[in-house]
Amino acid sequence: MKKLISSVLVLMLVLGLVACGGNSAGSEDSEASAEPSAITVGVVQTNANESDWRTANTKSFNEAFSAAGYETKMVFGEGDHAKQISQAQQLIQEEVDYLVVLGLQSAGWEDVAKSAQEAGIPFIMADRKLDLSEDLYTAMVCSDFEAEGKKAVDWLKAQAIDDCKIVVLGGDTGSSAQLGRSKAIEDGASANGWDIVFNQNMKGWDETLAKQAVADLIASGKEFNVVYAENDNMARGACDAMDAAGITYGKDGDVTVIAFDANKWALEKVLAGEFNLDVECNPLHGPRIVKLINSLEAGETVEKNAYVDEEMFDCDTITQAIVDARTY
Ligand code: GYE
Repeated sequence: MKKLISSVLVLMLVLGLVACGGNSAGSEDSEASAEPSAITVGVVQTNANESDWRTANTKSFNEAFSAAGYETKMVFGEGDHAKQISQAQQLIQEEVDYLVVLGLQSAGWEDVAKSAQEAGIPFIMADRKLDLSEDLYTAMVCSDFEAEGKKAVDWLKAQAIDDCKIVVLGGDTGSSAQLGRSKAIEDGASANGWDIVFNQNMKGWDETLAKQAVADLIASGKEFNVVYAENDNMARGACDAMDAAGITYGKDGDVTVIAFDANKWALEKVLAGEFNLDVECNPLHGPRIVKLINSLEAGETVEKNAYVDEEMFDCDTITQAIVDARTY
């Protein structure tokens, strides 16, 4: 009898241990099955409706971050640099996991970068390089805007246009995109003896402001034979002004039109011979930033400065197939 009671006690003890072990396994399973908390990415974007490029860029972030399971906190500076700075500091206060900044201005980001560093939040530049020393940011995924401009200058030189009189329609003053593209044409003009007859930056890269500026220039009687527009929207605005004044442009026209961004609709204009050249500036940074964050999450070393590979499209060589294959 005693043996039976002791073996029952042993069996109960063993079952109890198994149950505990099972529970701990269960609790391990429950821990294992617990959804990891979503990564929160703060994005300091320039303006919501700045350009077709910006629209594609914002869409790229939202789609890629959603697919990656990130929580996105996107804010828009709407042309106000000081607002972007305070928005960035607010996102740091909210302890986002990553801070992605697309600066309206290149300068003035040191304090934000230091705050992010003190908070242990990786600071990532996207689109536009900011004036920060390498110790103040984690990584950069940007375009080389001066290189884009140099591509256009080399192309223009090869056209061998007599007596180049250039209208420069710049983007937002102080953005790295405007600074780089403007530097390239200004250096190119002085190196090649070209005459820049108009050189103004349009607030917000605005198409309507560009159209009005060219219309006023035409009305003033100023002659020009090249339009160097720092994005597609401003190039379209310039063409609208030339249409209204009966000035021909493009492949068979009196004025050569150079644009930047290479939106699909703009490449249709290159194909139609309305734009002579369009230099690509690829806005699809979403997947690039996800790849970067995933590498950082995995503890991998990432490239500090990644420039996006970009091409350019000439009205003499572009094809419908090239246009059809474009994704933005
Ligand atoms: O060229 C313009 C956009 O930062 C490269 O900003 C970007 C520029 C782009 O509004 O269309």
